Amino acid sequence: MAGRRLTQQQQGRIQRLQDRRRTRSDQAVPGEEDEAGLGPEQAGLAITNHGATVIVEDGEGRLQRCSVRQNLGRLACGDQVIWQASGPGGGVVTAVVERRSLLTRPDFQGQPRPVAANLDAVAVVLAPEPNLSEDLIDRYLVAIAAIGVQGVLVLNKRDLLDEAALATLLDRLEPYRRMDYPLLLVSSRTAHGLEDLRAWLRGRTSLLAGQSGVGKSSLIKALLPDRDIRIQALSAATGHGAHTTSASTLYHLPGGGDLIDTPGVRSFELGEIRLRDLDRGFADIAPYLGRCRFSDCRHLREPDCAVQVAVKRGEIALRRLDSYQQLRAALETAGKSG
Ligand SMILES: Nc1nc2c(ncn2[C@@H]2O[C@H](COP(=O)(O)OP(=O)(O)OP(=O)(O)O)[C@@H](O)[C@H]2O)c(=O)[nH]1
Ligand SMILES: [Mg+2]
Ligand SMILES: [Zn+2]
Repeated sequence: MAGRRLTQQQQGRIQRLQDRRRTRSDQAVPGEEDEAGLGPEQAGLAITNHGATVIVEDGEGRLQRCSVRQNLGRLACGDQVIWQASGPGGGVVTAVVERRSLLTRPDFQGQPRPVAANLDAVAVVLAPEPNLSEDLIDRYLVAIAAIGVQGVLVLNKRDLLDEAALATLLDRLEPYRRMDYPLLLVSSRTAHGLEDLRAWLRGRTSLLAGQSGVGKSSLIKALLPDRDIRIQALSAATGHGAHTTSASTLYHLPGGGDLIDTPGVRSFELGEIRLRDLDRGFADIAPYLGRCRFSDCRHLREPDCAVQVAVKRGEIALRRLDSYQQLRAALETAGKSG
């Protein structure tokens, strides 16, 4: 890919995949006759997914409009794929390389739908407007811990905050800073803090998550002054509006690394998250669990509750414990206590 080399590991995975497919076609699998007329297998990167059509970046950095073999299910932005040309500027995705991480979001039926694959990090973008929601941050951090990637908090629209308002917000974010999540103060409007953000994003594949209107797309524009207009043109051709982001899209950062823009969410459903993920997302509470007098302690009003003691000592923020209790109750109700 342009400005982007497949790692040896990725090349190995693609090679194994191609070998496997070749063995299969040697055995003349029925129903694969329709592959006649397709070009040779090539590696590509899924840039964005508009339902039936996936935009794949080929080895030369060109964008190819591809359909997807039905047995592959839905692709995610950031998927490494094998595709075969079927005509100029387009083709068919015939295989997906094993994902090293996958973020999902429930669809309208509550089924997990892939959003982004092969992430190293998720940046939770916050802003004074729309006002930040700690509940939402907590849910994001659980989802981030569940897929095993790094998390960073990015407070955008710094230009809207005077010193007093900033101090209030920093106070609210203190529990996360104590859990060692980096916090970057930025403004896509004034470019404040963008160098630090660039440095943090360099060399990884990161996804920008956060409520609608916090400025995710604005940050991407600020980080990529020469934002790929081909992608805009392709998105426009699919009939989606330009302002609110409607499909996750991957951009290459000039300094190396990739950045995925996602549509904002109002309420972030828990999707595939289970009870064991909860403790990982609550690194401030987890060390105290299992230290209570009763092994089935609910950490409410039980005597000798290590969690409540930690709250009294100021080691756990009460709001975080409330949030933990709420999420746990929600997961138990949904029967996800696995
Ligand atoms: N004052 C100020 N406004 C900003 C800043 N960044 C973005 N905005 C404004 O915030 C609004 C929303 O910005 P977007 O970038 O579209 O937000 P988004 O997070 O991509 O929203 P969705 O795509 O709906 O999820 C726009 O009106 C931007 O001009 C900033 O740093 N300062
Ligand atoms: Mg957007
Ligand atoms: Zn307890």
